Amino acid sequence: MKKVITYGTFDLFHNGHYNMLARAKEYGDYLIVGVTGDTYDIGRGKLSVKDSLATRIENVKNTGLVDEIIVEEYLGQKISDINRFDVDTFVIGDDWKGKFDHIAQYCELVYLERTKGISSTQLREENFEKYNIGIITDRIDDNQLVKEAPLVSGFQVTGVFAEDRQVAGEFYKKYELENLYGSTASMFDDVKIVYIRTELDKRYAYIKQALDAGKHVICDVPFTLKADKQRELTELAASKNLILINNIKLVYIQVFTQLLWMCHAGLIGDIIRIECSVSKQDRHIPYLFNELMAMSICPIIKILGTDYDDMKCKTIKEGDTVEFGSITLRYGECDAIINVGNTVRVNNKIEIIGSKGTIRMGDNWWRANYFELHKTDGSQKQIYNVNFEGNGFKFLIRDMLNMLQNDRITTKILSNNEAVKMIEVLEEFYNDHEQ
Ligand code: C2G
Repeated sequence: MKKVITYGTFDLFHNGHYNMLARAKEYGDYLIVGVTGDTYDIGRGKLSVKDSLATRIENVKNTGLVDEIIVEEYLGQKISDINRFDVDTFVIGDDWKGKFDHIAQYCELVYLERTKGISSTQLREENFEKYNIGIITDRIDDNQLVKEAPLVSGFQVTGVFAEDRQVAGEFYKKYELENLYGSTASMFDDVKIVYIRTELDKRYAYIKQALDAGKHVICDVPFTLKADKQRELTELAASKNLILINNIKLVYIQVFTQLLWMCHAGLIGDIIRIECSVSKQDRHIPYLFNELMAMSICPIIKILGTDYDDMKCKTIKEGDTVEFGSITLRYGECDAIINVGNTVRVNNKIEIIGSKGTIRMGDNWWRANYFELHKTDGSQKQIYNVNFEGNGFKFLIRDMLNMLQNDRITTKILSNNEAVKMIEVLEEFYNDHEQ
């Protein structure tokens, strides 16, 4: 019996897919199809997949051409599959020509011509709503969103507004956007979503303006240093049935979800202490300190909850500037410490010490693709990782897409209550050190 194998995502199953399977089958008697798993697709940058794995498998099965279906879960799996199933021929579309030549060492390799004029990308573009995003900014040094939005199909950044016309002009040119808006009103006419990336003082007013105009909003964090204002904005968004998202990428990243699970399911025992530290890297942006503070409070709230018993703060100041800030939140027997260095250097890390193990995330933990688990039983350290390119903005956008499609305005990833609590902590920190 001659065995053939082929692979694919098979999203929005179409004729091109069918032809590929039909022709693959002609190369042998038994056809095995590897359908890509979601984690594998995310790792290779395919975030736009619409159909669930179950649907994609079902569609492949319904062709009646396939003898066995497997799930492709990791890079390099193809070789072990070829070995495991004793495959004679590997077939794939010629869009991959040259990329799989090394497979010829293991079995016969065939590239087949793709069916012209049809693709999943094209179907996604034709059949799903488009969401235009406008950016309100005051600096040009950021293209996170411009770069990552199109990775989630349906999203695109269409234009920019900045109070400083020169900044707007440079941003528009640099990122080759369609529109350079002369006012927020003209932007609001055009877009469904507004991303606010201005200095802190301006965020509150812009969020209000955008919500009043009926726009969904993503805004850098903190929105404000006053918890009652945060609450007010949240309520305004809810009353208008609009989404208001805190731009904290960490909570949308898969390894952070794994880490949370590990903490909450008791896999590292009782949590005794958490330390979350970060140093400011770019000295030229004064308001970055607040952002780092908010960003570091967030994982503590996610891990230990919003009900801490008390809070202590420490600061080192030079004139009016905070050079170093530290907050200790006590939750029963557990201390959670947040350290943020402005000019003072601290090592970037999250360390969670539990009675049965310690979790560590190192440099750049806010866009982490791995963490380490050291168990107290002396077993080998374990690394949990999920690779991805970029800084995780695409995962936030994907969650937003999910909300839009399901007519939801809140996310379970970071609740309004958690976001308000973050600002309460921050507000108390400032009250404390201003006295
Ligand atoms: N295909 C085709 N004609 C089209 C579209 C797709 O022949 N018009 C083929 C592709 O070349 C591929 C298969 O159908 O062989 C599945 O396509 P995709 O779902 O786009 O899968 P892809 O992302 O190319 O994944 O490990 C995964 C594989 O490497 C292929």
